[in-house]
Parts: sequence; structure tokens; C-alpha cells
Amino acid sequence: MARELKVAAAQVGAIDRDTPKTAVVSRLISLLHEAADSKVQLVVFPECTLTTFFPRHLLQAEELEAFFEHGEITDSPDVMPLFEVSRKLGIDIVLGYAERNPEGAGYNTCIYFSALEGRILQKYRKIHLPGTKEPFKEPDATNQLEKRYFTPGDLGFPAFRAPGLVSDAVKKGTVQAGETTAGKGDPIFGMLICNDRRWPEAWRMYSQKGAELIMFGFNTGGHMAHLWGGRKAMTPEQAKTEALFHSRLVQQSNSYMNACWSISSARCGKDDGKYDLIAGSAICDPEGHIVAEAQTEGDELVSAVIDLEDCRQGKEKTFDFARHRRIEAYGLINQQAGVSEPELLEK
Ligand code: CDT
Repeated sequence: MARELKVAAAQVGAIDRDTPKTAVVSRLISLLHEAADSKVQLVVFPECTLTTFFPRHLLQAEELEAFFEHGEITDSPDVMPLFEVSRKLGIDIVLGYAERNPEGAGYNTCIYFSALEGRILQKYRKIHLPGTKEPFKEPDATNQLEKRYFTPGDLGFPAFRAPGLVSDAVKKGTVQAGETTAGKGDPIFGMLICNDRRWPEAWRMYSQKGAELIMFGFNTGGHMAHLWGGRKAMTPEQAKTEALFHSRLVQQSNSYMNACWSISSARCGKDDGKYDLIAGSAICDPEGHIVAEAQTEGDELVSAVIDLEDCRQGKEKTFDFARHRRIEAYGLINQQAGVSEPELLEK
């Protein structure tokens, strides 16, 4: 039986260093109204949606703190109007932001807000933090100081179900003994943030909980020669094409290998007229095909009707984990982070 819902990525274009959060929230609200006009039920906003991507700058404390949210995001006067509109329009949202917790730790965070319940159903804190702690010496290098400003996420990969999105979902308490409920309940979701999307372990943690849709926002530099490395010197245009290729590649391949839908949402455009971020927000099906993709490098809603039933083919056949995974052979994955090469040959 079809389990359809209409979803969207709300791509967000350039945000300058001095753009106030309230101005960004107004843009997000416009995107939500556009989503409502086309009957979208769930909108995914980018990583650190509310401000410029500040980890590219070496910042003093006062300016840095202004980029963070302190306390419950739903109580923030700047952001509250977004949650009010979400409730009014009946659209669930995923929102990325920089979080300062009461103990003073910084996290690169996103939340899932249920319009039906009027509350945050789940929080995720980014686990894979790219970049460096110290800025590069070269003045023209683009920095990514996430290791300086954030602590690795401490919430694991929490899969969860969201209510009110698909019709006829099987509920707890209505199930007969021995009846299988896989693929029949309310949708199972997972959230990642940007660099996490490049790590198959992150996707697999969710798919082992049956995730049917994985959502993530990203800020990916178009030309970050100091960070990406690479053997070939590239022009900024070539580097941007390559960054977009890799972004699609990881979304498509991991959606296929985990038999799940995915939504990626870009913060893109040229912040302050010079820091170029790739666009390419996309919705990808469980066979790895992109079904909708951004056509611009600015604010844009990318939407599609997705059928969660499409996950069953992969989950029950090619990637039926219970029958085919060989955990006795995977020990190394959980025992070492780095690489231990085989010994050198004698000749
Ligand atoms: N925001 C974020 O995680 N960006 C990274 C840039 C890579 S830094 C080498 C990304 O994986 O897209």
C-alpha cells in the first residue's frame, strides 16, 4: 500500500556576515508559505540556516556568540515566528542552527519540529566535524573552523517516527501477535548534517533502525583548495563542479545502499559577495535516482511526492540486512578510526 507524503528542501541563498537572523527568518517564512501553496507537509532547511556560515571566520567572542542560539530554540524571539508559521500551516520542519548548551559547549545542531504536536520531536548534533582548529597561514585560504567552534555530537544517530504525515499508519496496540509491522507504521526518519553525509557509517546507523527518509542540510565550499587537497590543480569553476559531483555521489549512493529516500538542503550562493557555496539541493529515491533538484543558487523550494513503500524493494531484497549482513567480518570498523596498512613486501 502506498505511503505517500509531499516533502521539500528549502534551499537558502547568500547570507552576509552582518545579516540579522530576523531577516533570514523572514525569508524562511516566505519559503514555508510557498510550500503550503503546493501542499508540502515537511520542509528541510540547511545546516546553520540562520546566519552566514561563520566557521569560515576567525572570530572574537562577542561576534561569535551572536551566531549561536542560547537556550531552547523554540523560545528564541528571533526564531519563534518560524515555529508559529510551521504550526499554523501544518508543515513539519527540520532546522539547522549553532547551539550553545548551558555548560558552554557549542554544537552544530538540527531539530525536527512537528507542526501537529507543536514541539521538537528530535534533536541531532553533528558528529563528523570537518576542517581545522587553527586557521591556515595563507591569507587567501578559506577556513573551516568547525573543530574550533563545535564539539562532536553526543546524541548518536537517533531514528524516530513522525506523526500525522501518512494515512493509515499502523499504531502500537492495534497489532496482532506475530504480525509484521515493518514498513507500515508512521514514517521512520533520521537527520545528518553536511559532512556526515560523506560517512557511510552514519547512514548505516539510521538504516539499521529502519530509516525510510534521511534529511540533511549542508554548507559546502565551491573552492576550498586547502581543505579538499587533490592531485590536480583546479580552477575555481572546476573545483565547484567537482564538489557538486561529490555531493550528488554521496547522496545517491548512500540512498541506494540503505534503501531510503533522502533530502539534501543547501546554504548556497556567495556570502559577502565572495565565499562561494555550492547549491544542488536534491530529493533522492531509494534506488539512488534524483527525483527533484535545485535549478538556482538562491532561495528555492525543491519538492516532490515521495512514496515510502518504494523502500521495501531494497530493504527486503538486495539490502535485507538480517539475511545478508556479516557482522562477524566487520569488527575493524568499530575498533579503529585510522588506517593500518598491511606490512611492506620484502621485494
Ligand atoms: N559544513 C560542512 O561540513 N562542509 C564540509 C566541507 C568540507 S571541508 C573539507 C562538507 O563536507 O561539505
